[in-house]
Parts: sequence; C-alpha cells; structure tokens
Amino acid sequence: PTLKATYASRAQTATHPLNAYLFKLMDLKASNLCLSADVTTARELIYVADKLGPSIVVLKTHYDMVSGWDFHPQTGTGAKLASLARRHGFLIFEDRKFGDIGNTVEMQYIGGSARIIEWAHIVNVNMVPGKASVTSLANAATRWFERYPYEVKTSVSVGTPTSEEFDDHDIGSSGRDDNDSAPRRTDDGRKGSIVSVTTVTQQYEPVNSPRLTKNMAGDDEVLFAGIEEAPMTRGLLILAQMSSAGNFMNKEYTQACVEAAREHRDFVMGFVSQEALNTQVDDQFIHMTPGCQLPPQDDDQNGSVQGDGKGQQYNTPQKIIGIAGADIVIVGRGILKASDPEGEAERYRSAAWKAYTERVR
Ligand code: S5P
Repeated sequence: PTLKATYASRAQTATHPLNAYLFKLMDLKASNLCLSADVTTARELIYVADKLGPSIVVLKTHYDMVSGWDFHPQTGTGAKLASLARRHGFLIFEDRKFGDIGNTVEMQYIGGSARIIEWAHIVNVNMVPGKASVTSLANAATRWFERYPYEVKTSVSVGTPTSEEFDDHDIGSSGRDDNDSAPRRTDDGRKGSIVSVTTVTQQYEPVNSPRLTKNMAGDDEVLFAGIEEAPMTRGLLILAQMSSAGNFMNKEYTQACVEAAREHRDFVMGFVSQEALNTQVDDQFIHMTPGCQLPPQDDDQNGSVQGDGKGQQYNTPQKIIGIAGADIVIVGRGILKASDPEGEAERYRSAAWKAYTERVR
C-alpha cells in the first residue's frame, strides 16, 4: 500500500514519530540514501559524517569496528555524531544487530561503554532468538526515557589493598561501601578489603535531546535549515532479509519479523530488508536495503556489480527502489572506496531519488 505513496505523504501518515521525521527529511533533502560509514577510525567517521552529511538522510555506523571511539557521553564520538546529525539533517543508525535473549540485548542497548541508546536514534535486531528480543528492546527504550535526565555512577574506584591490609582483621572499613561489605580476595587468594570507594553521580541528558541547545563548542546548536529537532524517541529496524548469499532468512522467518513489527508499532520503524514488506493496509513501515552499488561511471557496457567476493551481493538503486519497492538504499564501499566520495554520494543520491520519483509517478 505504500509503493505509490510519496515520502511527503507518508510523513503525514507515519505512526512512528521518527518515521514521520525521516520521511520529511527525505522530502526536504531529495535523498533516500543511507551511508554505511564502515571506516576504521573515529576520525574518519566524523570526517565522512561531516563531508557526506548533506547528501544523506541516515548515517549507519558499526561502532565496534571503529578504533579510537571516544566513549564520553557528552563530548565523545557519539555526541559529535549527534551534533553533525542536527547540522546536516540525518538520523544515526547503529547497525548493532542485537541477537541474544531479551535481558542481554537490553543491557547491551543501554549499557556498556558505548551506551548506544544515548546517541543512536535507530538500532536493529537480528530476531533469531525470538520476538522477546524486540519486546525487551522496546521496554528498555521506554524505561530509559522515563528516567532521563538520569543519574549515572561515573566512577567507582576500589582501592587495591596494600600488603599490611591482607591481615584478617577488618581494615579500611571507613571507606567501605555499605552495600559491598564482602571482603575482597586478591588474585592469589589472600584476603583483602576495599580501602576506598568513590562514587560520582552525574546527571545526564542524552546528547540528541531537544533540551540541549548548546553544542560541544558551547555554540548554539546549528539545526539543518527547514526542519525541526528530531523527536526525542528511539526506533528499531528488524533485520528481516539479508543481502548475503545463502543466508538463512526464509519466507517464514521474514513473516515472523513482520508480525513482531506489527506488535510493536510504537517502537519498530520498519525493516532492513531486500524488498517492501508492507502488505496490510495499515502497515506504514520503512524499508532500508543494503547490498547496493552502481556500475562505475565510465562503464560503457552499463554492466552491473555482482558482489564483493565475501558473500555480499549487489543490486542497483533502480532495482532496489524502483522494482523491489524499498525506501532507502544503504551504500558503504560503493561510496567510501571511490576516489571522490562526495561526488559519488551525490551520484548515488540522485540515482536512488530518480528511481523513487519514477516509482511514485
Ligand atoms: O543484509 C544486510 C544487512 C546489513 S545491515 N547486508 C549488509 O550488507 N548489511 C550492512 O550494510 C553491512 O554490515 C555493511 O555495513 C553494509 C553494506 O556495506 P557495502 O560496503 O557492501 O555497501
């Protein structure tokens, strides 16, 4: 039902606030391009986000392939991306592909050093363990928002016992955390104790919160012209189909993903898939499709690119948007490995946009 609808009209009918915002951005920037920013250093990541930001509507990250990621919640790499997202008008999609039991994915989503939920508007899930992983991520996002701005223990330092402190008698009790009174043992099994515990509690506002009006330089936050702040919520894409050869996502599996999405319309924005999956009248999901390359510009045979020799399979924007009915193409190496990535991003943007305008015509 969404194949012939314009992005502008889908911005009006979208049930998920981030979809409404994203469709608006797409219409405004004439872009249905997501950059898969698969680079190896944080410096390069910030660089490409800034340089290619004007051409894209989604920046997809794999934070765990990036070295030098700065985890500071307010000045680190996530915060810098959030600032660029506002300036250029794009959403941040961490391609984490959560794929574990509900309790674990919750902890991975909100916790750890990366604290993905703080800076990524969108994450995705590999639903192999079952629908509970979707429910858990949805609940985690809700609970997280109820708590913000919220308090976090930023430093808990447990003193290493000195040699005199290995005696059996109780020492260092003055600095001991009341909740943690169990005597510690050193690596070689001797009994030690906590000599000092410092707990610093700080208030955090998520880096892409509309309540933050200053960026890291202390300047007023620059917002992409013509669009308001992204809604303060989070969204999920379900990995329903893959681009790689011989993957195990069959029709039944894809259908289960669609059902899970329908059960969580307030949190699930749509799918990473190879085709449109909106089959019921009230389905308003968005589809982002990876495995996209254009033949090189100087290719006079008008040939197509097949794959990368490591299982990846490529289709053109025309096939993905025009024929398969997806909404956004995800492009990584096709742009990043080009001699002129900025020019190449524009070439992909205009090819994917043309496929869209012809589809809805
Ligand atoms: O089915 C999929 C799903 C994803 S998210 N196939 C994919 O290739 N991806 C991701 O898209 C993959 O992890 C990579 O980050 C990107 C494709 O990169 P490219 O360089 O092949 O365009």
